[in-house]
Amino acid sequence: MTIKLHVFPLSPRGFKVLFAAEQLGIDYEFVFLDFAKQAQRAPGFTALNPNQRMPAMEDGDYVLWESNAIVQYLAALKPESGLLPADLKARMTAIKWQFWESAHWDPAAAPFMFENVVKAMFGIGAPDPAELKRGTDLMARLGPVLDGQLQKTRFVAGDRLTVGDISLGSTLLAAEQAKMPLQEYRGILRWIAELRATPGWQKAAAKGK
Ligand SMILES: N[C@@H](CCC(=O)N[C@@H](CS)C(=O)NCC(=O)O)C(=O)O
Repeated sequence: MTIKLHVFPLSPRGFKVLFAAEQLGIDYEFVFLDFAKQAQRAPGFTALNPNQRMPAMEDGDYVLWESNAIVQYLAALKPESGLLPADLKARMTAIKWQFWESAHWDPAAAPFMFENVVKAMFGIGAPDPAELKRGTDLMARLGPVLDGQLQKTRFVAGDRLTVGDISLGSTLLAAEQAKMPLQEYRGILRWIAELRATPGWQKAAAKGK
């Protein structure tokens, strides 16, 4: 049975699972979840994810939501990829960055995406300076942490691409349009350029066009 991924592909959290699936070469069905039609609130989708948020995954009768859990699930289907390393310490280092993304980095990146990209996309008002200031303050604290790692290693968990890079990199899908203050972070800029050049990123980005 083909895995179904329910995604609004212009959202970093949706893009994340497409990037993982494409990078892994997983055969999947892309189900476009149309935010413009509030498809996340439809009864059929609510039955899959009671949070009424995407992404969600179906693998036969098995349903999974939370983007980072989906990324791990997909990576576990292809252990030979190394995206979810077999070695316990290497695996936990990659997963640590996914937790950090979910708990810290995503809340810092989200205000820029919402205020500068989503509001324009759906015509729902002007950017709120207080929200952008909140994002700027959060990112000033977190940017050096991510950049510090990427000044030392090619990818977040070392010299190989892992689920940590998939999760963190996807938050920067539209970093320029979102006006995220990343210009000083040479490590982050070098790394995101490399991620954007991967076949998985390119194919996932094509889904948003
Ligand atoms: N922690 C969740 C967050 C999912 C989430 O917030 N998705 C947003 C889009 S980026 C959504 O579906 N929003 C729809 C809504 O709030 O109505 C994950 O990573 O999967």
